[in-house]
Amino acid sequence: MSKSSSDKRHFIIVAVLVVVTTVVMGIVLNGVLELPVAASVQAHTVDWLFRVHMWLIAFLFALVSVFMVYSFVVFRRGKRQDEGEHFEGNTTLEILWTALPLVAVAVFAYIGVVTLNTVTSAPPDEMVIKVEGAQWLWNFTYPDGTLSTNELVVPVDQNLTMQMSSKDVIHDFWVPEWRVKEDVVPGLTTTVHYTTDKTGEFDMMCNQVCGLNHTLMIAKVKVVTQEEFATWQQAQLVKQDLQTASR
Ligand SMILES: [Cu+2]
Repeated sequence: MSKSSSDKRHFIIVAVLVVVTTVVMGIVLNGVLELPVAASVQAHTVDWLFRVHMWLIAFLFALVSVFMVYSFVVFRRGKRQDEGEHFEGNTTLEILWTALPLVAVAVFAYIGVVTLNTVTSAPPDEMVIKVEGAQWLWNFTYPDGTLSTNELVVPVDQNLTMQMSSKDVIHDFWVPEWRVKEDVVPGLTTTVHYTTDKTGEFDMMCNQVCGLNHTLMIAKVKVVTQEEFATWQQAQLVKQDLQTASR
């Protein structure tokens, strides 16, 4: 076999192995790294980007490991006494391995910025809920004055904006099923947006170590239907009125 045709054969085999290894690693990585249920529109966008990254990681792993292992096995010295061809520098290769990663990084930076912009931009007709973090509980105030402590009840298919402030130290608003999280900083008003798309009960936990009982700073999140939300809000308002009257 001529040298150039045997080189070509090696490259074809390596290319096929890279594709196969990428597919296997991609499936394994995406299967092993199971994410919590996605319960907001933003969560699906975040998960999509996460999966795309896993596939890129699988490809880079395959590219490096297949070339390395193939070279170890196929080009090992063994009984052969001949030495490999010696050459210095290869301008085409150098241009390629500089330009391709540069393009890949630029493309991923672009996708990252677009995704970040999508999940952090304010949705239209949102319900603005004021959130106050304090050592070690969460207070929620709804647009109509409904108050709630450690329980966030919201309707499904609703755009939400959390307007957050802190009474004392830095806390962090995090519902894993909604993915996006944001710090709650004393002296600042920070915001985070969600569009709920699944009913259910989730935990909202402080994600910034904020003192002795940080791990207990958990609020219940209930995503309910519009009707259930209206009923809850009514009951909550009646309870509030009774409390004010009894004072
Ligand atoms: Cu906290």
